[in-house]
Amino acid sequence: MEGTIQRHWEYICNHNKENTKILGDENVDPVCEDSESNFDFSVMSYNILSQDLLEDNSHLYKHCRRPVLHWSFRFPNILKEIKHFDADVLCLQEVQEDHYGTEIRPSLESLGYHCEYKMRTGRKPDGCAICFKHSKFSLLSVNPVEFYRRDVPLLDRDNVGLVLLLQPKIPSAASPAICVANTHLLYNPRRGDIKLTQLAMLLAEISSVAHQKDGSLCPIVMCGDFNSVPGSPLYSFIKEGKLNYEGLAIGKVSGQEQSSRGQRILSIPIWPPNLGISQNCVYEVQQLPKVEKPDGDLTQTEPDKTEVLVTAEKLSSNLQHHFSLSSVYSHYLPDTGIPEVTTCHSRSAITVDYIFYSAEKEGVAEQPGAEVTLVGGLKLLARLSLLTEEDLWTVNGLPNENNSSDHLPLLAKFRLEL
Ligand code: KL2
Repeated sequence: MEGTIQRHWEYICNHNKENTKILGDENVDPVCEDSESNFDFSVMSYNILSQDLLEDNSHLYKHCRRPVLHWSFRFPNILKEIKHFDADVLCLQEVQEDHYGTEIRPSLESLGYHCEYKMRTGRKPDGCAICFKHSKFSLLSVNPVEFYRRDVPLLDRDNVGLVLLLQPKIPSAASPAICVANTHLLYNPRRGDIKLTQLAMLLAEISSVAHQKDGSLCPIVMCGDFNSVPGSPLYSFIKEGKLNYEGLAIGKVSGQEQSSRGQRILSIPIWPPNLGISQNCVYEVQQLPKVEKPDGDLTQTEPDKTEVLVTAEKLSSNLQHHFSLSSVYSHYLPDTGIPEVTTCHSRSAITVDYIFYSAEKEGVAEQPGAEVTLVGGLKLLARLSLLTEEDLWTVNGLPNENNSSDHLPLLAKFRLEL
């Protein structure tokens, strides 16, 4: 029998953004007390390890006792975990389609979740799901994203994303919608060119879904398995909102592997113009939203054919996006600097899973003339602590008796201040 390993809630006090303080277990920040003018919700991101992928890559699980690898053993554990944490939103990856239809969806529905699913393209057995509590949200829109494009030779991989627009259910108050995105980017450590393009496609979809009538963006939560490590160029691009990729080897983008000998460097631009996505990660031809005419008709305005991008920027090696995204986790233990990991098997123990969110900005003065998109903010209240590789090997790595995927679930509690 393998022992269990404890994870605890870290309550975060962020009045002072520069100095995020972690209050220990069970210490609730006094200003974080629940109040009627707030909408609090929790989000889980979890790669649940598709059974077919487990069996196709069985060399990664040689350290495991055979019985813990059976789906009939794993699924009840995963469900127990989901039920225990009781998150309001679940972003699941590696959700195998047959299991989704027969077991996963029915079980989650009986726990009060509404489930949306996007299967990978091609002959891939799995996909991404976003499930949310009926009691907390109503569904405004479902936006699947396929990263495979027949007309773009670069995009020959079957990964997908899913973007939902959710309306918080609050009695007697108006609230903005919340945009929740989930993805599982390409694994191949050598193909950073494809990973970055997949990310740009997801960001473009989020941008179009999160756009509100007044031109600002609603709050955003972007979860998933990005198959990229903290500090890598792909990760930095998400957090910084910009990346100069000039001279960068395609195998260095995700930071999963060290060697980049004999590798191509990223071409400029990375993706061809016919993808229809600018270097700012927005769709180049955006339909204007429907406007309500004085007589009450909903009429489509003329499609806006103006390119969002300035021509001069076209051939530079700079990528940008206009969200300001923070990571729920900080990826290293505060005292020792030892890395946290989100996945662990016999070949690697690294962080590749994330919950990113548009953070509430405090006291940021708008610069006159600066081109800023207002993005609705969330406050991070708490996160479930992660573990180190060493912690995980004390319970025989992943999956084990109690943790039934080769990834750990990530969990965050957010507040939308109304
Ligand atoms: O890294 V993962 O596991 O997010 O946990 O994403 C991919 C890998 C997943 C979907 O493609 O399958 C795993 N070596 C190791 N793992 C692999 C490989 C491989 N060659 N191919 C797929 N996966």
